[in-house]
Amino acid sequence: MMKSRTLRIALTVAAAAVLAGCSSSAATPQKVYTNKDMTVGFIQTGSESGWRAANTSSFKETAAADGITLKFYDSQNKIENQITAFTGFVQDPAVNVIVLAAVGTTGYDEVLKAAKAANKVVVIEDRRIEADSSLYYTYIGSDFNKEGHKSAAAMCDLLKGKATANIIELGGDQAASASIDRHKGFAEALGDCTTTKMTVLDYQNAPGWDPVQGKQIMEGFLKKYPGKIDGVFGHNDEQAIAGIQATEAAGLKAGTGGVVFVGVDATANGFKYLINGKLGADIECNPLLAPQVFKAALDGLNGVTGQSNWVPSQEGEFFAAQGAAPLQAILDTRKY
Ligand code: GYE
Repeated sequence: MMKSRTLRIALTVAAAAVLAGCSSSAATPQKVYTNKDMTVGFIQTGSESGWRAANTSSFKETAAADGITLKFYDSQNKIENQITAFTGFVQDPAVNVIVLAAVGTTGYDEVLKAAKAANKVVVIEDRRIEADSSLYYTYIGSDFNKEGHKSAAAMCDLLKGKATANIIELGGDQAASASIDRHKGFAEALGDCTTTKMTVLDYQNAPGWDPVQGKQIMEGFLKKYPGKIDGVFGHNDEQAIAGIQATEAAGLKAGTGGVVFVGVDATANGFKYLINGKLGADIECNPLLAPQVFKAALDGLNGVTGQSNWVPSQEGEFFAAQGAAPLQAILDTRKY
């Protein structure tokens, strides 16, 4: 695979050199970049969840394994920190690639334009942003809207047997495309459930995806809607688990025969709650994106064109109904 790709790039370069005119046979062949030529400025959102920790490890471990220089920046989930770091990487002559995991969806246009003017290859990873795709090389991340649809279908399945059901939605950070799109996808698919009329009773976002605030929000909903909550959709595992903990602390049952829960990410922590049956379904969101991102960045440095501006991740879903032992066997094979 590597050889044919390098060959193709070399052929492109050679053709360009030939076309560049036989005038000067001394034309310097265009550089073919390899991993060791890449210095990547990576702007991470923060460290808000198990998913995020796995995503960060994917970049640090893959860079170390592939001989890529990685300059890692933790934005503490603040957009202003991301803009400052982005500007720093644009001005850093050693950096030739910038990778952004965006806290928000807007406000990046100026730094993207500056990076383009400075010939930095920019790859957006994980979170979609609202910017013209000509301002970055490509985006690699999940279809969060589809995850919302999958969550509604899973909720419908867990609520089978109920004619009507009230649902609470525990959202992630309201600025994040992951939360915005999961919320939209869930709402779009609610009506697809033919066995239960599902209604979202209430919805609130936990700033910065903070599970402590998520638990407080759920405690508030349990007081506001006593005995009326049938299901909870958490925008990530931490929010779903916070909902489970608040529900049990209120003396209610979490899981089959009680309040049912759906989460997103399918991290090891999520699996733990699938295995104990308190989490009914967990929609996978793949954090191990570094190999794809670095490959795209290298293509960008080597002037490969025709790259699609979105490469959606491949993902599954898991259910408590699969049984503790089979789920444990799956968990034992997973990196996060
Ligand atoms: O679901 C959540 C993290 O952007 C897909 O961000 C990611 C989300 C993930 O905080 O756990």
